[in-house]
Amino acid sequence: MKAPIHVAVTGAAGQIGYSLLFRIASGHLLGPDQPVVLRLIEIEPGMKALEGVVMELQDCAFPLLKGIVPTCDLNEGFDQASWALLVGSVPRKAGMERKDLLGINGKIFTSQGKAIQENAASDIRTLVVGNPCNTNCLIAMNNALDIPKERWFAMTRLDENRAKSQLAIKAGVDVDSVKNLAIWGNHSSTMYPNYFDATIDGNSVPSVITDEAWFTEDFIPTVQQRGAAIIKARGLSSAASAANAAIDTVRSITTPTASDDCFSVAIHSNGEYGIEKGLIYSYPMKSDGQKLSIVEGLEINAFSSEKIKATEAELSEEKSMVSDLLP
Ligand code: NAX
Repeated sequence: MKAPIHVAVTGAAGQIGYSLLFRIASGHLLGPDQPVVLRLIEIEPGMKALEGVVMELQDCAFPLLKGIVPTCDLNEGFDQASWALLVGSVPRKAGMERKDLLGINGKIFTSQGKAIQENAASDIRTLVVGNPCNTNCLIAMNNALDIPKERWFAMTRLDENRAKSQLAIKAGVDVDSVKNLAIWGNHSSTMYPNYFDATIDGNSVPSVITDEAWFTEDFIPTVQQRGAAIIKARGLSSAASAANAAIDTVRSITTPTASDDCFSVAIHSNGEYGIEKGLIYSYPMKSDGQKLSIVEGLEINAFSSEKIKATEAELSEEKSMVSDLLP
């Protein structure tokens, strides 16, 4: 029997948490033979609901679940964690400016970054889901500079999964026929699903879907506005699909990527493809199971270049809005 891996999840009593925790405990995150301890972090008002979630986790009798630590203490929450999934954050309310939201959440991610650095296991890796996730990740990372920068991630996988499904539906193929679809940039309405490098059954997407107007008038806006469409239909933001994307992200980071594929996650940019160094920017990525690398040598056409720059500009602006939180 392997030693348990401690996984910390913030916002554990929230919507995404409710879909995510049960899949972690049943082995979907780290594998069917890997025991886990769940360290569930909430703020004080969420602790009562978290009690109920803990009861339900116990009632599943998951063989892999070796312990549950519900807490609102960050030091206890991140203690021994090898993975930190930062899901909790304050949602944008009516009348709130983006700058206000960045400031409120920024303070949360400052203290979480520090607590991760002080308490987590030496192999800690962190995935930020709570929005604005790229900039929240930037803040946490910069408040934990003893942890290597390549261990920080922000989630754009839900956007990738949405984009792949849209392409599969349009082409009338199974979704696993679609490969190499990467999201570039910010997890926001400026993110860019680069369909030029994607393939359907090994053929380039624009050679399979020849309706050019569909990409700009339908595909890109649908992917960019999908979150809003779900809120409109469901009255609540996407949760199960977001939890699924978090699982997919960790699996893709920790298992080798197929030679004909890549995946999307936002990472610390070292200036690749001319993007401002230091931003948390989503790129096409590959993993060898241990280390990640950005897919190199892609030809970026003028259309893609404009989109890639626009989402970079937004991230750069977000960074300047939180400069007081970056030591
Ligand atoms: P909920 O409001 O259902 O749950 C959030 C939970 O976080 C609450 O239980 C709250 O008490 C807790 N919380 C708030 N501040 C906290 C803190 N400082 N420490 C610990 N817990 C804290 O939101 P939910 O639907 O679960 O969404 C969570 C976050 O994911 C939101 O920021 C949301 O915008 C973001 N999303 C990100 C996505 C992505 O692709 N990156 C997609 C889905 C989702 O929109």
